[in-house]
Amino acid sequence: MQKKVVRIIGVPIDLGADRRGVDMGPSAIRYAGLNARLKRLGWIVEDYGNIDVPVPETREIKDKKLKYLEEIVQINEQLHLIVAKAKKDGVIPLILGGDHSLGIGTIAGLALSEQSFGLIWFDTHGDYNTLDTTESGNIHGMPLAISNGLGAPELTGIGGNNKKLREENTVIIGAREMDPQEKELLRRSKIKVFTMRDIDQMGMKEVVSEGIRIASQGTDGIHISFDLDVIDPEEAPGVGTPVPGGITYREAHLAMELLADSGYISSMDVVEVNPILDNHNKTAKLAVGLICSAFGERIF
Ligand code: EXY
Ligand code: MN
Ligand code: MN
Ligand code: MN
Repeated sequence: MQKKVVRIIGVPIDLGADRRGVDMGPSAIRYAGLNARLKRLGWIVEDYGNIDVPVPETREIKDKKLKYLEEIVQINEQLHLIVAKAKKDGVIPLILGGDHSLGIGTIAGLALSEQSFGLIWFDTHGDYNTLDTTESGNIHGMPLAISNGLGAPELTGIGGNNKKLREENTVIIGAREMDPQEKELLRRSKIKVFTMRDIDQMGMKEVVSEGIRIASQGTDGIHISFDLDVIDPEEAPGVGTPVPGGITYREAHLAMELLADSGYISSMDVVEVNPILDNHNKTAKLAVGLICSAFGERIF
């Protein structure tokens, strides 16, 4: 960790997930005590508050294939400038979602900074659909492809019309559900995918160590994009797209602790906490615990 200053940025968006209530994620995570716990770890906590998110008057989708495209472009345009400013100010941006379409703005903002970054994407899903391959039209299934310059120009053009990712430094961990065409696209890329089967066979320690090696090679730091649906829904029920057979509570903490030990974490997204699908804010509380493990909290 370069600096002991973390800037929390809330992005209450659920448009990428077709408005299923994940816009309340930032409040649920703050309500679970994030700021106080980070301060207790010795961090200087700057809370930016939440980005203004337009609420579309209707759900009806115009002829466009991608749902709420204009609103999501507008939100990620704002977010990328706020993230770029955080990097320029030399603080650690910690972005609270909100659905995973916010990953477009975060990565576009990181790409504006002169510091290079590797990426570890903890997720059930590949989030690698494009305008041509998406079956749902939900933009939270596309942020990794968009960040790699694939897809709707309105989205790939945020922060400049170029690829924002270094494929050879990009890793997905926890994949267990992908659409056929996004799987094909990912296979053709240099992005390293560790599926749940890889975790079963290799163990989380081995997978994360390999992920850190890949993401840190020739980069100035690692961006973690953590989608809470990567965790087994028994442990994290409050997510919009739950899939059985996820990583355990302890595997998730071990991953964050190993990343903290590496000293490479330079930014983090925590997304898809959906309090209306949760019970007693369990998923948000887990998110806070994982963030604290990533930010240096130690058991002993
Ligand atoms: N692949 C499916 C789609 O594109 O709609 C499901 C995507 C879920 C995406 C969530 C954020 O991880
Ligand atoms: Mn995701
Ligand atoms: Mn997911
Ligand atoms: Mn998700």
